[in-house]
Amino acid sequence: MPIPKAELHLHIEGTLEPELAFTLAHRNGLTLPYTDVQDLRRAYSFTDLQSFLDLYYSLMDVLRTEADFTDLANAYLARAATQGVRHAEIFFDPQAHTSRGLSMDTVVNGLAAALDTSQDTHGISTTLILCFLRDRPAAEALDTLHQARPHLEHISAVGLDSAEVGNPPENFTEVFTAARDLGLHRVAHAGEEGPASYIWQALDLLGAQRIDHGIRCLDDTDLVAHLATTQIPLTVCPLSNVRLRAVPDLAQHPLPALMDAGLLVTVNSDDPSYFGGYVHDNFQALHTHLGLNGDQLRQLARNSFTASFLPPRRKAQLI
Ligand code: ES4
Ligand code: ZN
Repeated sequence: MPIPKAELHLHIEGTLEPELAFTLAHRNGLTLPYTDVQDLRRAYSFTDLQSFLDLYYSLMDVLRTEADFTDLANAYLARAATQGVRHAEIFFDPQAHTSRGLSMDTVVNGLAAALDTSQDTHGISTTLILCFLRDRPAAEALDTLHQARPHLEHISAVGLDSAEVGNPPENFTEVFTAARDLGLHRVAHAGEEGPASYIWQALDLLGAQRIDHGIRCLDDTDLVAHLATTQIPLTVCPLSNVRLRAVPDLAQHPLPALMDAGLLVTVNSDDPSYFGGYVHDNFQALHTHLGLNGDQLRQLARNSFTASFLPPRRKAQLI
């Protein structure tokens, strides 16, 4: 049985498996530009973050109804249970749906219907993290936060994702301040493809309490020292980094260097349908390709609960 763990970096839209994409396309009367599941899987070959995002945003057009979002989340949670996941803080990208005419209510009500039964059905506690798309205007992010206000019971944090380079965190200072004023936690993708300076901006300007990816912190020794002192967690996604060519191969992944530097490192799956594995598959890959031993893998699993937004008493039960 896989070791118990929390998943802290998981885009629900990135769990859309090809089989479900075809099912939803059929149900919604849509025709995908792929002949079958195998043909679609052949398109899962990426050269960088943008080449992945192009497919990710186009395939999610099959998500149209509340039931579609419920089915997507239920499929993920069933899969996560087999991977040892006990708690999941799940990213969603509302602007990727509202920009195609869906309402915030359709998206959140659909996801929440699955999340609300997850503890009883799968033994997984859940919460949502609303991500702003950094390649769209900051004013749209503010409007998105406003639309989410009736749903804050299901949302514990805001995040920042999509195309990183050229879209620095500083552009989103106002909306992150507004989110903080609403009592929301803050995280941000930074230092995946972008420079270490974007990690500093996420910390200093957005008040980020975790950094998603963050692997490029190793380019800046002062930043590594700061992350070690503050124990601001990194949500690292090894299989993602290899598939998007942020790292040449698993054997050269910087995760051991990050651990050796004393950082609070966690292991996560990012977009598991697209990147070749769910969260425990990432743990196994670290064992197979980087030689991490049982103690190290258990430390990473403990870190995932420590780095979560769970209340201290619940963390203590899970660690
Ligand atoms: C993402 Cl891997 C990654 N990076 C940035 N934004 C994203 N959205 C979905 N997956
Ligand atoms: Zn991500």
